[in-house]
Amino acid sequence: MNVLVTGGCGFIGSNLVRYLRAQRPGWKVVSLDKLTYAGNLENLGELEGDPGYHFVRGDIGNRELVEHVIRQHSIDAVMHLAAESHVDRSILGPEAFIVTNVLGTQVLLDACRPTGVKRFLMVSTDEVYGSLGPTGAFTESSPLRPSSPYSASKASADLLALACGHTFGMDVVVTRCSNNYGRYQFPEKLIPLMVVNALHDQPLPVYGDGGNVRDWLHVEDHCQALAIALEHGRSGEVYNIGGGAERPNIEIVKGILSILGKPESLIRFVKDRPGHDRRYAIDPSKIKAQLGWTPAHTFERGLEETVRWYVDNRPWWERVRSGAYLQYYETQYRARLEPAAA
Ligand code: NAD
Ligand code: TDX
Repeated sequence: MNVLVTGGCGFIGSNLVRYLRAQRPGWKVVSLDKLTYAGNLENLGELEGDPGYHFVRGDIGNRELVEHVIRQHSIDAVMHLAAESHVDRSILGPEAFIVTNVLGTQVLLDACRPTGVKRFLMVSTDEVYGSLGPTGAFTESSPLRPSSPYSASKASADLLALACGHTFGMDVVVTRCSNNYGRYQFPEKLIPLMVVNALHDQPLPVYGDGGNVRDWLHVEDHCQALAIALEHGRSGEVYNIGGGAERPNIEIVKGILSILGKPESLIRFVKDRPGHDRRYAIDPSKIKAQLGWTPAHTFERGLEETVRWYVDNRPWWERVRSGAYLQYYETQYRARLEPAAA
């Protein structure tokens, strides 16, 4: 099988490409990536020279290019991960999220039809469901109530993919996963940001009271679920993917400090993220029952391994934190680090 992975040089995409080459060695994998600030060729440096892996730099919104790549590599299936993925950035500037996540997804879907792509896997997110109260979990039939520009753009893309299934008979599968963690995550997201700040003895900015809950999924468990969903998922169906590891943010931040042997005095409670969803929790019983998927990683061990990876791979995050990212961090992000009580 020949698979096109969009966003293959980002966090989940690069872990997915590596996973597919190792676990599905008979598949040819092509990565289409624009290499925004979040995409990095280094993430897949170890695949250099691998005849089963090809990289194309380009935008999913470029219809001509996408059709060319699909035909050139006789693509059978698309795994669509390319996106603007950071909620905070979507609050500062939603436009890029609409261009890539909504329009880009539609262009990609349109390019799949005349080129004979057999299956389209849309990687969506649990954020499309909005926020939960203290109990319960999202099922695939929970209503979509996205609350940030990011999640609204992902909900649009998710629904556009499903609509292409209904209207044009495309073979579409949608997955909605919880928060991923693991190696190669860009250090603007909670876990790597906290690790990097702690290593610099800089304050760790915890939004609000730190009681917001996320349901953590090891990226390798996610990759396994995506491969299974592509192979065996039922056409037109949605699958929730979650690691069953609900944790309040403050617990994670304290856990990171403890692994690194750094003091809790580095924690700084700052002004809350506008519209901050309080709690996410995934009910993954459908993918477990229908497709036999089950996560292999436990959160505490996975977190410790991830933190150690960042400690051991300092040159990687020092490089990705330079340039455009640093500019964003210094101007937009730091400006919002006001105390929670302000
Ligand atoms: P990421 O930001 O690390 O990577 C995104 C990748 O997409 C980058 O390599 C970037 O260069 C590329 N890209 C961006 N715009 C593009 C465009 N117009 N054309 C081609 N490539 C483009 O994101 P991630 O965390 O790896 O997330 C991957 C996917 O998984 C996204 O669709 C995201 O919404 C979804 N998701 C992520 C999480 C998470 O916890 N990280 C959870 C749920 C869903
Ligand atoms: O500095 C911070 N301080 C803080 O308290 C940052 C960056 C985050 N947080 C909080 C906000 C969230 O409650 O930590 C939690 C996790 O935040 P992020 O890492 O920004 O992730 P989140 O907003 O939950 O979204 C992520 O999971 C769902 C991904 O970025 C999305 O792409 C995915 O769809």
